[in-house]
Amino acid sequence: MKKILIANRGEIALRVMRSAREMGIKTVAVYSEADRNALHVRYADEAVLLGTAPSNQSYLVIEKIIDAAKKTGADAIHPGYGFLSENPVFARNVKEAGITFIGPSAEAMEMMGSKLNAKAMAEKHNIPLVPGTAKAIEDMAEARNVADKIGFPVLIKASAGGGGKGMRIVEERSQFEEQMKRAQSEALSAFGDGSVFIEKYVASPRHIEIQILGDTHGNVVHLFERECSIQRRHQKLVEEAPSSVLTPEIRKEMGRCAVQIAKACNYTSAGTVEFLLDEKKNFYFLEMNTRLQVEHPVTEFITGIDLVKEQIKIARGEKLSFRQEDLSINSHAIEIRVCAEDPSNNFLPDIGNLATYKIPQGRGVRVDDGMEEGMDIPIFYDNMIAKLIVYGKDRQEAIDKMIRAIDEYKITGVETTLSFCRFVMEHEAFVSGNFDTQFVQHHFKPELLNAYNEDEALIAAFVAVENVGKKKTVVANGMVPGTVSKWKANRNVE
Ligand code: MV4
Repeated sequence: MKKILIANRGEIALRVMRSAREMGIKTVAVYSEADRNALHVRYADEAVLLGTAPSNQSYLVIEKIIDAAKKTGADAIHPGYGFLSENPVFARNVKEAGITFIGPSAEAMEMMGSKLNAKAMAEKHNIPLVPGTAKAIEDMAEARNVADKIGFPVLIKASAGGGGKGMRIVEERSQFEEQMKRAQSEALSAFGDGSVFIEKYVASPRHIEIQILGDTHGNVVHLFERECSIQRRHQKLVEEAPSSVLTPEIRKEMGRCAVQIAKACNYTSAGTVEFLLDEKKNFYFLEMNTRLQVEHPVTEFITGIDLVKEQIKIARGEKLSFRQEDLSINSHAIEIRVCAEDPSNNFLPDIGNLATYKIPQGRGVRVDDGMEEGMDIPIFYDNMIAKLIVYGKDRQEAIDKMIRAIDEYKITGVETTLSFCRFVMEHEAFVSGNFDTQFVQHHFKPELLNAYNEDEALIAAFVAVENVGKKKTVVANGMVPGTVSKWKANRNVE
């Protein structure tokens, strides 16, 4: 493997290129017209323009990307996350073009893309599942019987959904039939597959996932867990490893289950097995993500393993160079996502120019970003500006370091999630480890958000004065505060 094309943009494109460069492999960037001056384009050895800014004219066009690889002589493609990363048609076409796909097989993606297939497979291997159906619901009366048996509230999920897409809570029996019909027709129009299933609704679960790596020789290991409970609208904002609630026994058992699921679909490359953990610390398999995830750096910090390099070595056909017993957890890592949005206004996405952009530095601090001062945040894609990852010898040291790093981070021109993440780091529930996926609903109110740094507040006040009138234009363009903008719905969000 001499040259890798990265079919992505922003921080993840850069992150993949850095590992390739360390391995002496050349890199090819692809880009849209909106990204002409982007860092990933400048960092790569070569770059190919795909098309206009919208993803469906650029980063999502399979033929254009494969053509770019052929034109530049790239012998492999890394898809990053989002965009085409979990698209089995892309993986298959890349392979058929004689190019190595750095990721799992199209077959493994297809298997896990259907949540029902994934559940059925897990059931066969005696992996714990949330009580409910592991088959598509065809008969309403039968479905109602299952719902009665597991008890309300129940959750209806679309088989082709995932990541919180196509989920519906049914609070009481009287709403069941109507909600089922809605869920089925929504799933059909959103995914082209109307299959739905039901599960008992676990009210306040923790969201814990296990990182796995599989090679093409049948070896699979897990790299422990990531705790991803702090999220809003199914997008994670804070991730950490290890989780403060897992005992060594539960960790070992979840790891064993994750490895078994990966083996059952002949999984190769990096993947993530998602679980829910209830108050009694029972865990249940939810779904498997067949890509490198946004939050992979926390695992890199605690294990010392470069996950992208491992993906590349696996794609070259190499055997994993370590066994399960060679792996251990060292230190504690926390990641926050720095997104352009306003935590004091329902996390409404914000757009604008990065007027000030200064990143934190120092021991144990890593910033993965793809933007620089003065850049406009493109409205077409993900609103994540950067990931800030820190590690410390223990959880408290990591928290202290994160607060220090957040205070060093200087961003003006757009609202960001930094203030919210600082709030999390200081919150008693987070510090004590006693939190779940309802953290935002249970503990967060905009009034609790003080400007996290006096300098920052001063700069922000200045910018606000300078920008009087400019924000109005945004509103006139259709961004009604408190609603989700159309702009956001079109973006590439993991
Ligand atoms: C659930 C659940 C509770 N009960 N399933 C969300 C993402 C997707 N991977 C599955 N998810 C969930 N599935 C059952 N049976 C809770 C979640 C969930 C969640 C739900 C509402 C609000 C935030 C959430 C965050 C993480 C997981």
